Amino acid sequence: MGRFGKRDDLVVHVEEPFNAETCLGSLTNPVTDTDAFYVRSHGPVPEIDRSAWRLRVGGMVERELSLSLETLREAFAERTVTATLQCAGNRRAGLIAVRDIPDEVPWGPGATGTATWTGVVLADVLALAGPLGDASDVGFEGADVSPEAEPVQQFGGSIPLDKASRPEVLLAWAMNGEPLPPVHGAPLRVVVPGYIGARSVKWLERIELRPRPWPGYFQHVVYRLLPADATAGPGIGMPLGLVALNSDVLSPREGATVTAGPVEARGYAFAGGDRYVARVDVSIDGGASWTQAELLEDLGRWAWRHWRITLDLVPGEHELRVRAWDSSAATQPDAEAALWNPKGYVNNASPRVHLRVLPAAGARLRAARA
Ligand SMILES: Nc1nc2c(c(=O)[nH]1)N[C@H]1C(S)=C(S)[C@@H](COP(=O)(O)O)O[C@H]1N2
Ligand SMILES: [Mo]
Repeated sequence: MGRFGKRDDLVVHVEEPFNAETCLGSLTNPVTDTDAFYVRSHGPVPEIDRSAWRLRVGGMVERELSLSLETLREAFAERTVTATLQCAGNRRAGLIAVRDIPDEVPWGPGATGTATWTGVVLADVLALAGPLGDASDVGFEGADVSPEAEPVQQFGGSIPLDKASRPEVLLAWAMNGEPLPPVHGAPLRVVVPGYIGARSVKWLERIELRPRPWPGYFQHVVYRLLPADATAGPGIGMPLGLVALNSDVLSPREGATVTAGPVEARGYAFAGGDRYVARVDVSIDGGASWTQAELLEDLGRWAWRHWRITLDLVPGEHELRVRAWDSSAATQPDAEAALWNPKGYVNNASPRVHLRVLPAAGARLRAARA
């Protein structure tokens, strides 16, 4: 067992604050085990006294609220949603391969995962507070202080009030049926399905109804898509919100050697926003022809979709290419080079895996005898 109750097979990128991604083997489960779920934190896990803790709701509201955990549980209906979280930096390693991105975590495909989240519907809490007419955004502030931020500040972010009014957005105290672990935001975190992980604020302390998006560092300066030649600064680049369609191959692994004949490939695809994965195609001839993969268990609108396909491979060197399609008929861009950006976000290039296919044993034997 590693730190924070995590398994030893997580890929730890930073020890302090703890940042670690799920290994390929654990990503193949439809719902990610809590002890294998990735962790993305911008500061140390804060110490929170549960009995003194209150959720404060304020800003542009008719009634300010201060709610204990007990009150939240008693006053509002409980709801569970299965949702995928995905960091905007997921698959950044593919962009770093194009051109280095210093001082950013080199995430592989595992800065994402799916869990069942249980708590109350944010909209129910907002309804009690009564948003005023001019409120357009809902801000969230965590208890953790990030030394990375300029100036040093608590982690925070906001989503549009429209999204915050939807039933899938939760204030969650449980993950996969167990109490939310400290490293994932206990006692309470926001879960915003379809949005970048950064909006699912952990260690939630304060909700603020606002006339504009969150002005803090983690929304106004970082988690923004910059033009390739820009440097990060307040309000530079476009704020990231809705997750873009993405997918990756989980097996076979990059550089694997396999035997000729039927080879099973598996992976995930996540549509983001409120879109769903409509199709996943696989090519083994450089994109000249594509075959549809089978979509596996449907966990609902807010979760990724795993896929599998059996390919008939002949001996030689092969490149397996994958492209997902979503319900808006969008597909993934072809190459990482065209997506490179200074902070290394939104790498949703069509994934590729290179394979060495050896002749089957029988064929090798026949060749040896000939
Ligand atoms: N308070 C707080 N909330 C946070 C963060 C953080 O550093 N502090 N990181 C965010 C980011 S960038 C991501 S991707 C998700 C990761 O959630 P997890 O660590 O539970 O997997 O939490 C988000 N919520
Ligand atoms: Mo993130």
